[in-house]
Amino acid sequence: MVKLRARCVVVGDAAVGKSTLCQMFRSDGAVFQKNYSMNVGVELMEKSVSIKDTSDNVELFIYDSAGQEPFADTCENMWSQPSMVCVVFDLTNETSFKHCSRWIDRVQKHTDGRQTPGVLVGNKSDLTSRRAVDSAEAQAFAHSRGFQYHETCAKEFGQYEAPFLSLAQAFYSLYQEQKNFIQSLV
Ligand SMILES: Nc1nc2c(ncn2[C@@H]2O[C@H](COP(=O)(O)OP(=O)(O)OP(=O)(O)O)[C@@H](O)[C@H]2O)c(=O)[nH]1
Ligand SMILES: *[C@@H]1O[C@H](CO)[C@@H](O)[C@H](O)[C@H]1NC(C)=O
Ligand SMILES: [Mg+2]
Repeated sequence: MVKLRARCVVVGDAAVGKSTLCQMFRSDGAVFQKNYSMNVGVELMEKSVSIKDTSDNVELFIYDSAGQEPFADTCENMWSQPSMVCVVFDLTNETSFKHCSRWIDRVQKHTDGRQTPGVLVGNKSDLTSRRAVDSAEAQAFAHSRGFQYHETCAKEFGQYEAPFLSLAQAFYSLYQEQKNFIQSLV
């Protein structure tokens, strides 16, 4: 049994639902924050994910960051060597989608040019009538950056898990590749 530790930085514009998503995941759906409380710093949480068909685990250290300046700037100091990135935008707000590219670049500056697994998350998929960002467009952008794309509704049971599970899986796959590479040298 192997236990891996991964640092996952969660970024995106203010009020897109980052903290809601993180807290739903951490609490297994018990905590849906109805009122908006803005982050002014990083909130760190930890949760272990078991990898399907193995006895291995990935322990995710989730850095829920502030989207609002100047707090976002302060948060950046705590992203040393992130293993993964989760970028969140609001499906009802096109500006928040346009800014995702900048958020990804900002995180990538801290990874020494390593390719970092990531997910792009469009939240509030329950507000369909106000949707402003096309799924196909978001999907295409995600793939152009080598990211997986998820649409979630932090409100609905089950959906908030998918992005984190896919990050854990991606991290585990990287580990497997490295292990195989090292074994091929022996
Ligand atoms: N309808 C709906 N509302 C949501 C959903 N996810 C989050 N919200 C609401 O969006 C608001 C803002 O969510 P937060 O998670 O605090 O936003 P944040 O991205 O952490 O913002 P900062 O910390 O300032 O960067 C809250 O009022 C939530 O209740 C969702 O899936 N559907
Ligand atoms: C959309 O998001 C931007 C920043 O991401 C914000 O300034 C703007 O107020 C938002 N618009 C709406 C309608 O929520
Ligand atoms: Mg927050």
